[in-house]
Amino acid sequence: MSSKLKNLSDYKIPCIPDDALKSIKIGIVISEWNSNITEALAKGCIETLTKHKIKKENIISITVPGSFELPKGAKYLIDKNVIDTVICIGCVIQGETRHFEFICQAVSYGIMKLNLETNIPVIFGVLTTNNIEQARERAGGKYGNKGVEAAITAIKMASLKFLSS
Ligand code: DLZ
Repeated sequence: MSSKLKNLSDYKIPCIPDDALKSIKIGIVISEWNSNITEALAKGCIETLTKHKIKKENIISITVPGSFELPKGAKYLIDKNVIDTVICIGCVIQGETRHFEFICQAVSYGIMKLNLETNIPVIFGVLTTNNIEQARERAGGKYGNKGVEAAITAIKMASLKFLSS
């Protein structure tokens, strides 16, 4: 996660052959809620994937209404049996009611459950912020772009199968 202590530009890509990188298929599930933020995250994510040799035609994007629906969207892509990793992109912002805690808990639990119960890594690219300003700062603002970090995490997880033990 981006923060004052860790800059998103600090990352290393695993050393795997170009052919392997070019064969990786990545699904992206994007929440429509707070779409100005999630679109910026998705843009950073896709740009980072292609910058690191993931082919455009190997990236499948779908949208879901809100972050609560991200695990279901991820499962839908997993069940197609054509992708190596799924990235979930969302933005949950604290409001006056308790929706924030229920949605955050449901989406993080749902994503972890998919990670443990399927063979496909599912990446948590969800901002959970106190306000819109904190979200902007992490969607291409002063703390970088969480979508970039999600893309790098996806490449690392998808690359595991190519690394020799
Ligand atoms: C309902 C709701 C609210 C209040 N806030 C957010 C939010 O900040 N971020 C987000 O991604 N989704 C929000 N939602 C929508 C829920 O995720 C979900 O789509 C609806 O409850 C329908 O299941």
